[in-house]
Amino acid sequence: MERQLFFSGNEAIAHGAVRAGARFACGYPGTPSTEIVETAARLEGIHSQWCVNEKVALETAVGASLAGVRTIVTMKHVGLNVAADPLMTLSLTGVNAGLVIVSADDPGMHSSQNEQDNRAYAKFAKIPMLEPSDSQEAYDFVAEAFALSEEFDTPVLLRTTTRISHGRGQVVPRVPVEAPAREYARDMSKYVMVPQYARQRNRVVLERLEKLRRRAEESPLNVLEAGSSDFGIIASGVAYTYAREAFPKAWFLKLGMSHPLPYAKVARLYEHVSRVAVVEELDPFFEEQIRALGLPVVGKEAIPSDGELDQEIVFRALEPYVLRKPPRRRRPVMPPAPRLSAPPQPAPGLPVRPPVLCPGCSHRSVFAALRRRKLAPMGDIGCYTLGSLPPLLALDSCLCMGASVGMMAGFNKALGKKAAVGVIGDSTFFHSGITPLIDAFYNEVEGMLVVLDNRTTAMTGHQGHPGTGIQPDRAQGPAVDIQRLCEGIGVRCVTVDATDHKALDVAVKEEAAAPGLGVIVALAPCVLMTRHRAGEVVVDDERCNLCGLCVDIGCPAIAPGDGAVAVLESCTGCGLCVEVCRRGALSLAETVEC
Ligand SMILES: Cc1ncc(C[n+]2csc(CCOP(=O)(O)OP(=O)(O)O)c2C)c(N)n1
Repeated sequence: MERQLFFSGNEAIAHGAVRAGARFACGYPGTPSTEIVETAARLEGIHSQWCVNEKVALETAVGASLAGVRTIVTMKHVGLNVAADPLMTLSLTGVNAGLVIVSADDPGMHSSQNEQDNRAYAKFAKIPMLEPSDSQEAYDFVAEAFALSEEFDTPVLLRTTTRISHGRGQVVPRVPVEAPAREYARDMSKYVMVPQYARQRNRVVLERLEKLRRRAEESPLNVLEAGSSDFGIIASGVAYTYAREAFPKAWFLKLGMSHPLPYAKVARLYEHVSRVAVVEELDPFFEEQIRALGLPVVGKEAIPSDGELDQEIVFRALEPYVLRKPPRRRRPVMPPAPRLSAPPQPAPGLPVRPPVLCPGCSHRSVFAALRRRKLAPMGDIGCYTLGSLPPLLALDSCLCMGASVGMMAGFNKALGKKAAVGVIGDSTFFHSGITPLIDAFYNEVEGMLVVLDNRTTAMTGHQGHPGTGIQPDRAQGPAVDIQRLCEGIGVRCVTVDATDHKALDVAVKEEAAAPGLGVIVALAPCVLMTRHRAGEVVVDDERCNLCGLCVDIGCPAIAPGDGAVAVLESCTGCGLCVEVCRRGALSLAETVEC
């Protein structure tokens, strides 16, 4: 006899994840999602951890996925609001190993502050969504979600509701899926979402959505179930189960892969019946899309828009419509295939001027020090994101503010070693770098974080932040000391003068070799605030052989010239080019104020 188990939906998802080859599970607790991570923690072969919040959980999951292991991350519906910043850009970067995000919604607010319908997030982020309608599907759909994630290079939303998460049902276990770990390959145009790459990825996302729609048309998860009456129902999740019981003779379009909507399958239902209703809890998610096809449908005029449904509510709501005279128009007007804008072209005759770090920017010396270590630098958002562009190519990722820390943590946890380093600015550290640092400490991450402390929020125009205490009127307020803050958490921390390139190099080398978690604060005020010229770089034309080492640091104040490099007026004399020159062709002359 077939072995059968009796699982809640949450238990089924955890078992389904292990069966699907997931090796990493994380999340932040919240009813009705909590038991997924708790169950995974009791299972063999999967690492499970609580994260400090849902944003950090998602960023940690992204790090683990990049490191090459299938990863599941769980949260309740309101948690996805907290994780929305990484989610929206993760849609653009896509994944390495499969990444499944579970959103457990709570219609009726059994234990929540609102009952938002998170199906909207699948549409908002342009990612596929699966909705199981019982424990068996909760178990089975996880493997489908991982397969879709890897095939279409996208995170997949697995959306449940309280009744699916907490209801119990029989589950037939399936043969485990082989999911070998995937190699990590750095790919800035995919993982560093600066505008020039993000614009390209956006087009990939729009094309991916149409491919996913075609998949939804063919998917066995979207089933047209024949009935014996002239009445059809479109439903997903637990609403399908209620409607099935209420109207056993109706035709059904059961949507297991519920975003993007398979328009042609919807139209096919209309070929068999003359009246169609949508049964869905909360928002008119399918209904609005079906109405946009020009198809008549019974929806929220009958079915309540708030709270949970049940068989009784569905039956009473739809009974008057079952025998009602059918509306006339039944042919869909299919939306035209979406058009993409023409890829941006540089204006003819104008030189291409990619954005660069300023001459003398202290962030450059950090990148020079990091380049010498074989660590994948997980980046963040600020001026320093420019370090990802040629010639520095010094950052592997840029997802959203604060993501560097969680991604570094997930990457290193998944590989069990210090394989990645986090790189974050001071303003970004205060914005959303502290919570993932607390998380990394709590989860005993082997890792390093470098805080590029230029004493300002440079990228947006030199605003103050809690580390500087500077107020909008430039008045001095109280300031938080980053090193003391880190030490207060329990994390080892040193502050290094970022203009002292040797000291910085030594600090990075020592921290890379040290066990556990450490922070280096690379401190040097933004060069645009100080406008101080430390010295003058002099070129010895005889010694310079134009090897390009100094040009490779990406400083716009030094360029190949006629027979030797040329130093431009914008040079601040920071001396980094002098240090990288192996032939002694560059030297610093005495300090002058400018
Ligand atoms: C959620 C969010 N809020 C605001 C921004 C705009 N923004 C981009 S980077 C940044 C801060 C950069 O400051 P810092 O980390 O100190 O780096 P710096 O530019 O000084 O090198 C801000 C506010 C954003 N990208 N995302």
